[in-house]
Amino acid sequence: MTLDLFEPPAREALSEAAWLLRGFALPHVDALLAAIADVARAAPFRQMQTPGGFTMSVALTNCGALGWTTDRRGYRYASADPQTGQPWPPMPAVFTRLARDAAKAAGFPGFAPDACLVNRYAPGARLSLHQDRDERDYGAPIVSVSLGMDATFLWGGHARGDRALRVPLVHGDVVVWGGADRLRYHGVLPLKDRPHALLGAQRLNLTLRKAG
Ligand code: MD3
Ligand code: FE
Repeated sequence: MTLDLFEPPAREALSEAAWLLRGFALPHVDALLAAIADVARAAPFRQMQTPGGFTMSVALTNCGALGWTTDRRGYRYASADPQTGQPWPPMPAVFTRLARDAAKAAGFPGFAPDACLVNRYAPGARLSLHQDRDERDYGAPIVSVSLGMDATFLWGGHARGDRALRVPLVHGDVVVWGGADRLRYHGVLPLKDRPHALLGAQRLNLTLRKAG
C-alpha cells in the first residue's frame, strides 16, 4: 500500500461547480505539445481584432469542428479559419480524451467537445474580465488546460464589478467549469516574464468546449 498522507487533493473546489485538478495534464504534456504543434502548422497562431478595434495581446488558433474568432463584426464560432478559408484542423484525440476524463473527474460525465481554442500568451499578454457566452448551450462544462509559464487567473462573479479571486495556475493544471459557474466573469492578469523550463517565454491554454 502507498503512504498517501501527503498526496495533494485530487480536486479542489473553486466554487460550487468549478474544479481545479492540479497537475491533471502532466502525464500527457509531450502528446499535447506535439498535437498543438500540428494544429499550429495548419492554422497558425495570430492576434485577432476585437469588435472595439483593439488587437488582442493573446495570440490564438483553434481545432475541432468549430473555432472561436473575433473581428470588427463581433465574436463568433465558425467552421473555417478566416485566414485561410480552410476548416480548422481536426481535434487531436489526446485533447478529446483529456477533456472527457477531466470533466468526468469534476462530475460532468459524457463531455464531448466540438471546439478547442488554443491561446498563446507572451510576457505581458493578458485577458481582461469577460464571460464566455458565444456557445450555443451553457449546459456543457468548459475544460481548461494550462501549459508553460505560470499565470494568475481571475475568478469573478456574475457581475463585472464583483470582487475577483486570484488563482495561480501552473503547467499541467486543468480546470473544469460548469453549471452555476458557467457564466462567471473571468480573466488572466498580465503574464510575468518568467520563462518556463520546457516551454520558454510562453503560456499555452487550451479551452475545450461544446460550442455548437
Ligand atoms: C470560467 N481563457 O479563452 S481559461 C477564454 O487562460 C479564457 O486563456 C483563459 O478565458 C486562459 O475564454 C482562461 C479558463 C476559463 C474558461 C472558460 C470559462 C474559465 C471560465 C467559462 C466560464 C467560467
Ligand atoms: Fe473565457
